[in-house]
Amino acid sequence: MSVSDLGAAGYLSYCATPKRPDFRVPEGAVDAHCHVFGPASRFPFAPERKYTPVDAPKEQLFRLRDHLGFSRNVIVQATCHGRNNDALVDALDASDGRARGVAVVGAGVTDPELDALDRAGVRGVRFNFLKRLVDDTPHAVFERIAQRVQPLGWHIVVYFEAQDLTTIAPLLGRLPGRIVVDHMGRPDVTKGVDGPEFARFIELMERNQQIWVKVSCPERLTVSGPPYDDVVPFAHRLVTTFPDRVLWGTDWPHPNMETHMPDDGVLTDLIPRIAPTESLQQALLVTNPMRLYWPEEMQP
Ligand code: 0GY
Repeated sequence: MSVSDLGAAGYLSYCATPKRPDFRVPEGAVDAHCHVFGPASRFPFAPERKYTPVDAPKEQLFRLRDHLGFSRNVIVQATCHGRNNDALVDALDASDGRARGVAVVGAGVTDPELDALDRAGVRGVRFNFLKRLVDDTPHAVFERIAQRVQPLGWHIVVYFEAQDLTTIAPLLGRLPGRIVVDHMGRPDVTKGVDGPEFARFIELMERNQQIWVKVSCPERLTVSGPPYDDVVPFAHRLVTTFPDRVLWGTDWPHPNMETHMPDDGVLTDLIPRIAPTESLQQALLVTNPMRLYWPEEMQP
């Protein structure tokens, strides 16, 4: 692996030469969590951002998609672009229908703006609760936005840390429609896959069938480092317990990473360890993301 560059604030840049994965993803596989950043000269970062990433333009993302063997992307708006979804929309426009998006919008978003995002391929909005990434938004504002996007059939993506689940759970209970939790709800992996903290998350998913989860981001959750042996049991537990409500994504270009930069080929090679059978892999990588992001292409 080589690290190509250092970001403006000393964050690592994405791995420029990821390995070609040994694992062959099934035909039609979707990378359901990735980002595009900039280029800043065309799509400036948000003034209120908490970090400045390196440029990670759409051309690089599509090259990575092909290199890893994926067919499609779900591009998620990250906090460094704030509520300006222009870079996301630009990437969706250039994708030939092979990318869908998850946007970030504020309380003041208009219906024509939402319609335009929908036409561009946006299928969800993201609510971010990480204090290091965003300033607080009142829960009532999130509820209002969630109601506004229901007529479009969008879902809600939520990003929070395990220690905040108790505070956020009542809101999750009130949100309409499907909810997708980023990065397994960010468990503290030192507390163990059978510990009470992860049990609370599993119970939440058992109680609320509307909640889906991304089994992504071992690089952020690991204590032991690559090849992420300490994170695999958490992802495996979720995939085998909720095979119809799991998604997988690279999280490329891995913004905000300070410890190490993952090789996206190594991340892809984790898939058979977390989804050990062909049918689990098909659900995780094809059927589930297609149901959520390209339902019009699914057989009834
Ligand atoms: C991610 C993770 C991070 C960043 C963001 O919106 C964001 O800025 O999501 C993070 O720092 O954990 O989802 O890629």
